Parts: sequence; C-alpha cells; structure tokens
Amino acid sequence: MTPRPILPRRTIAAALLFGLLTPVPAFAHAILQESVPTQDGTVAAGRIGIALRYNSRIDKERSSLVLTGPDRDRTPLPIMQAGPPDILTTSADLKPGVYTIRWNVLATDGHLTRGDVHFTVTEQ
Ligand SMILES: [Cu+2]
Repeated sequence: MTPRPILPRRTIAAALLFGLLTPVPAFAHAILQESVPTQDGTVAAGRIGIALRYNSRIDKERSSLVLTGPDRDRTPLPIMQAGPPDILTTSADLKPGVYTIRWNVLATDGHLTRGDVHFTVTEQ
C-alpha cells in the first residue's frame, strides 16, 4: 500500500499560489532605500552627516556601521538613538579619499542584512 500524501496535490498548489499572491509582510528584513552620502557619490571634506534609510524599522542597538577609509583602518561609527526608526544616522570628520560604510542591520523581523556604501571625499 502506497502512503498517502498528507495533503492532496491540488491543496499544495493552491497554498503555493496563495503564498505568491499574499502581500509583502509588514515586517520585512531591511533593504537600504537611500543614503547620504549617496552610493558612489561625492562629498566635501570636513564634518559629514551620514544617514541610511531602510524599508523597515531597524533595531539600532543591534546594528552597526563601520567606516573604512583611504588608510584602510576600520572605524565603528556610533549610531544615534534618536530619530525615525527606519533611518540610521551618524557623522564623521573625513579627509579626502575613498571610503566605504559597511552596514550590518537587524530588522524587526529578526533578520540581519548587510551592505556597503562607497563614496569619495574631495577637498573643500
Ligand atoms: Cu526578513
């Protein structure tokens, strides 16, 4: 006797189709929407405000921003706790060169995502 599937095939197909048609959950893992400086953008040397906006709320306590500069050292940037829950803000005093911000972000759905923002700092 062949074992019977727990669910008939048609039910599984319907469930899969329903899954595809279900709207995106309100709590999604974090995807970067925009940044200052912009990706591959240019800013003038000096005190630079940095902001990363995501598609969802971020756990700021458990997220990190690390800056790599022209001399290759990695500097953790303090994330400001104030402000909207979907935007990470910080600032840094930067000399001319090429920089990368590596972001590691925990969204409210419990998923970690990460990415890089590259930008160039020019003379004033
Ligand atoms: Cu997720």
